[in-house]
Amino acid sequence: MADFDKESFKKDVINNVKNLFRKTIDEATQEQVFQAVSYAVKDHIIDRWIATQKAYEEKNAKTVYYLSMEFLMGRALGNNMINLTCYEQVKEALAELGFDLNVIEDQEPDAALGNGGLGRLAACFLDSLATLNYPAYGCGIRYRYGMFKQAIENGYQIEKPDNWLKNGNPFEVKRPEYEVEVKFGGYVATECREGKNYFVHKDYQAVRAIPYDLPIIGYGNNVVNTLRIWDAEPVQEFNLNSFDKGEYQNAVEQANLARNIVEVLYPNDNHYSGKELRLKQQYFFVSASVQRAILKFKENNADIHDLPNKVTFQLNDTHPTVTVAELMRILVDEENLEWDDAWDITCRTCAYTNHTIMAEALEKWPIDLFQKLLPRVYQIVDEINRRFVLKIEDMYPGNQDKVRSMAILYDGQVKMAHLAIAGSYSVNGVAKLHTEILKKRELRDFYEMRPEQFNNKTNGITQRRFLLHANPLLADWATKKVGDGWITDLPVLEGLKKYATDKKAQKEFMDIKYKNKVRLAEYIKEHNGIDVDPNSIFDVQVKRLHEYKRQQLNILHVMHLYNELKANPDMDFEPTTFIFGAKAAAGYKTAKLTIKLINSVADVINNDKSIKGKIKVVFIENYRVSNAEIIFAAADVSEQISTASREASGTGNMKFMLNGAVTLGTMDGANVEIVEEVGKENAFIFGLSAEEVMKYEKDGGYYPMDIYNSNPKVKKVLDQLVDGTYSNGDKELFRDLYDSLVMKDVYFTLKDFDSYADAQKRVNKAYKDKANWAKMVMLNTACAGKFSSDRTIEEYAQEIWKLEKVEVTL
Ligand code: 26Q
Repeated sequence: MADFDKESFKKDVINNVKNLFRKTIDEATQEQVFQAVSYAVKDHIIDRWIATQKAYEEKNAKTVYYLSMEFLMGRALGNNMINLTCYEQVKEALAELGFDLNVIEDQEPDAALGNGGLGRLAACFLDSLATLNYPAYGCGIRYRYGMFKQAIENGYQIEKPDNWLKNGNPFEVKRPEYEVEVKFGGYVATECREGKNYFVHKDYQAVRAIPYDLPIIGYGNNVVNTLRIWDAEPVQEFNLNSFDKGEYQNAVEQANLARNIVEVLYPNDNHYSGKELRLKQQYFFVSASVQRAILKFKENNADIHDLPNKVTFQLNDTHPTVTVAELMRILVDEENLEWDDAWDITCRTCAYTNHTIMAEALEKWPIDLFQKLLPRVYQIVDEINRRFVLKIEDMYPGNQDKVRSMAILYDGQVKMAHLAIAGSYSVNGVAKLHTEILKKRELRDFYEMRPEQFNNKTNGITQRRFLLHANPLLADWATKKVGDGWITDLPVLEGLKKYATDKKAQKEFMDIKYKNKVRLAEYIKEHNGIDVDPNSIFDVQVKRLHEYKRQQLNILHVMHLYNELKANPDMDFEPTTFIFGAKAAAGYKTAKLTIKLINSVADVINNDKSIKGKIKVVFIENYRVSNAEIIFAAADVSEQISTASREASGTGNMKFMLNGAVTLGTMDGANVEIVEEVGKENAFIFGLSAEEVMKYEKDGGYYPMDIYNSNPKVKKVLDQLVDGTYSNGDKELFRDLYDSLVMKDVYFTLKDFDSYADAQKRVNKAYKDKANWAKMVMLNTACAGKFSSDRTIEEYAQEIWKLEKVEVTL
């Protein structure tokens, strides 16, 4: 970074420690130094932030508002320094002050305002938008408590509150001047003025929405975009004396509403729960974001009809879908547009991304709950639905099936996906296979009605965080081989292909992998107290715990392998460390029991001297963005083993690939495209195809009992769930897992078992051929270019948002 002066940076840090903590630098704790360094870095951000926003305003550039209930940002300091291109300079400055930058970075809590894939994708998108010079806001909620911290006690998951704001957030800026009011409850009255009917919202409860802005720094281009997260404050602090009884009650309720609404992130991943508070959260941040966006638009534009030319609201799944109705409310009630006019603008301003085909994740709100909480918005949804149903009937006269499958209001429910599709000009899936399944099955009727609305945008990840920051050794190596162009143009890594068969390069690459494995081994020793051998295969499955992701298949196979080794201790087998990391939604019983099983299996196997440490099982506690960065860099094998057709895309798969791990996976989600890029000879693919799975489902499933009865290996591991092998003799502990596998096996775990075990064998054998293994993993890194979120965002920007790049000079 050109405007970085090491000596003045050191002075800034020393001064910040004084001002913030009344201490000299040698008295300060590492955490205090973290704060001081962050403020010193913020000094370099702020002028760029102001300049960027000025440049956008001058150009009156079209802006995308990425509306998301989740932004899984992780830590900011390291990423901010990377993107300002001052990481090495700060490292040196701190070393001269006697501090280790790694230790300083470790002081920062993760901003875990998300569950998993969907939230992390939003974070990667913000990084790419800023890096590609696109005007964008992320809009979300400033949860007081983010994703819970996971502790493992006696093998069980315990959830601990994540008080991430405890010591303040040095990078955020409160913007009280931009507060807006959001209204809940009450009723709608009609008033007639000058011959026109007006809808007036009465007797409501209001909260003040207060924005906090976080800087999103583009890589080396002076761009600083904004992630705006909304806090809630009560409209009036209630004063015991100044209210009559009714007013007092209302004041208390309003204050409680403000307190509750932003209190905590719902920790459900890919699972809908129809909680009223969740709907309050959705409307709260949507209404605040849309109101603010319209106010800003009107500052620079005279005609509201220009809105679609200047603004897109991108809906991150159905969670912010109420945007469609809220925008209608503002256009009709506040801008006084006619319905058709308003609807035309709305449908050209909103766009929707679908992230899941899992039926249990579809949002459907009971009409009475929705109507009571949002009476005016509900009236609008009702009218949208009335007109939409007319359109369906017009297209398919007399076909009630179509109405049943497509209506927004049906069976006493508000179907959020249907509202999102009806009110959007674009509907996209997140990987080719996923989009095809949406078109052919899940959303077939909508596709048939308006095929041009549907498109695919295969997900991506940011190489700035997941290679440049997470894996500095490999990043430096790649830069030495092909230059640093890959940092903003990932396909440049293709230049590495020619080194894949080069003996010297192979050794360099594998030495780096080894060092990263040592780093992870040290982390595991420190956090789990388990010794693992960096020479063993690191086989890794890290992701949210969900039955469809099939951690059960993985652990059942580990149990099987252990049986084999016990029976045949001299079996030809490359030592393997099976690494798991996963949080289970707090109310998801089967998922929590699976965590207990993994830990129980780990206990038995890790303490059995007879297998000479050939298998180790490690469950990494509290998997999150910051330790993910260490884990991906150290992996040899990437477990992507979802039931085909269930994982919309996956993005962990891309992070492993980029860091030189081979995929062991099903033909699901983006795995299909990974294999397309790297070649099937450089991946280990197994299991039913999506088509086969869907055919079984159509025909009512299959009989897992047949497999149990005919496959002795499978029978043995299943029996071990209920014979006390992994539960100190307790035959009931894992009974529910046994029952659901043997009776139903909804996720085809037994069906895919043999094929998975065979793929594992192929992996183990392939690892022995050092030269070929090196070639395979190097080709994975070299072929990861497609999976940059820069590519994804260019596609969104050109094909959906129609954005133009804005240059920023200081
Ligand atoms: C819904 C209603 C009430 C409470 C919670 C929810 C909820 C919360 C989170 C529903 C779904 C989610 C998260 C979904 C998710 O992360 N989907 C993943 O999105 C990734 C990015 O596109 C894909 O790569 C994954 O395949 C997909 O599972």
